[in-house]
Amino acid sequence: MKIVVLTGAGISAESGVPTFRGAGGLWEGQRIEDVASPRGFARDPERVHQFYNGRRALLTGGTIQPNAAHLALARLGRTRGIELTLVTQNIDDLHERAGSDDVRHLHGELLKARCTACGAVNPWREDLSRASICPACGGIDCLRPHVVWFGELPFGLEEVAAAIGRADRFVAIGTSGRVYPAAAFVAWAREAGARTLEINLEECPCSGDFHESRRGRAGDLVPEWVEELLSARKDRG
Ligand code: BV8
Repeated sequence: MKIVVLTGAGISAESGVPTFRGAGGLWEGQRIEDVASPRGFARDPERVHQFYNGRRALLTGGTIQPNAAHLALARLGRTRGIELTLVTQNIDDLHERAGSDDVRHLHGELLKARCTACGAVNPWREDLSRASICPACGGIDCLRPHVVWFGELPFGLEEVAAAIGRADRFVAIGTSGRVYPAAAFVAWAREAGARTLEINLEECPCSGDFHESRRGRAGDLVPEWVEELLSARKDRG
């Protein structure tokens, strides 16, 4: 069985990583364009570095752990007969730390820095600033977070679109479905004939596009869904 799973900030919420929208969200008190766009970075790089330095410090500070939803998806990915393509909009490393491999980070990774001078992408767990030096070329004032900002092309889109085109199931977990092209994946999956499921705390603009919606916390519903799927396969022998 070929399954594509798309995760958003909601899967990491129970681990203590703030989501974007909703009370206390990352975008609260910030204008998206100011902190998550190339123009915002060009205008005030230190402000953008601060926005990501705070998130990176939280992620590496030792208090954030993968939750049951991340672990259930890692179990699904290890199951024989299941071809799982795990696509995340999240820039945290919780899927990897839960044991998933080949995680497709559509919007990049918080623990990597990219050099705008030589293009090198380096692991990066500390604060970034204009004084940071590129480990590859020695350049200064040329490092940026290795994330996809608004107006930039998401990473690995072609491979993800191909996987969706072959999928039997498409499951979106903890995403508000407000950012494209990820928000269009459910429509692509339906066109490809996949059965679609949404797992989210609340109704979202594209909830109606899914064959089925389950309302609740990812930490409860994702392990339940994985167990249900794998038991049904076992019963079928
Ligand atoms: C592109 C950066 C083209 C890293 C992010 C008009 C129409 C259509 C499209 C556009 C348009 N105008 C502009 C666009 C394009 C634009 C876009 O979509 N804008 C939106 C605002 C309309 N998109 C882009 O620019 C993309 N690029 O289109 O490129 C192109 C083509 C060719 C050449 C060049 C370019 C790039 C988009 C990527 C932007 N970067 N992040 C970072 O800082 O993290 S987006 C950011 O928001 C996140 O990365 C995430 O991906 C995204 C969505 O957030 P969610 O993950 O869904 O989180 P959110 O907080 O919104 O929702 C959480 C959900 O979880 C909620 O529903 C909640 O109920 C639920 N939840 C909470 N707790 C739980 C839970 N569920 C279950 N259990 C819980 N416990």
